[in-house]
Amino acid sequence: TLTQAEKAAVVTIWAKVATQADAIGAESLERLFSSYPQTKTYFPHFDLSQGSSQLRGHGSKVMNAIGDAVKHVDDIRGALAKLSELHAYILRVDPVNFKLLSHCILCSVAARYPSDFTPEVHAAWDKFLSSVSSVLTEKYR
Ligand code: ZNH
Repeated sequence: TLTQAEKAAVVTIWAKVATQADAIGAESLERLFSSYPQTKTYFPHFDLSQGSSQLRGHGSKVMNAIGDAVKHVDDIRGALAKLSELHAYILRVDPVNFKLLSHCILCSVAARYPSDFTPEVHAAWDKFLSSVSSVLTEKYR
């Protein structure tokens, strides 16, 4: 669980990220697919070329879910319950991929807001994304 200071840091950086959430979501997916091409196998039905409308649409959905988690930082499990079932029972995304996507989201945020991305914000944002990933992978069996 995040400390009060970490929650405050997450809320602060999110206030910036939220203004460009769609672009950051799309960039995170572009980074994911180019650095870790094996992740593309989950999206055989998508046009994954840079800037495609499916990529942008999906990036937007992912960032919206992260925004929900920020708003319900004390109940991430409740906020993402439906999504957790979707990933575990229907999509069956290998949990290792959540670390890869989290890393790409972290890089996209850092690249866009370098001066806000202090070591404290980095650590808090990383821990927050880990919590989101844990929730989304906890129903696997
Ligand atoms: Zn996921 C889907 C979120 C991770 C894969 N996703 C999805 C959605 C969302 C999300 C919101 C939509 C849903 C509906 O529509 O209802 N994810 C998310 C998040 C995360 C994730 C937040 C983290 C952080 N995923 C992930 C990964 C992967 C994935 C890692 C792999 C690689 N997803 C996916 C898929 C899908 C999804 C495949 C489906 C798509 C379509 O549309 O088809």
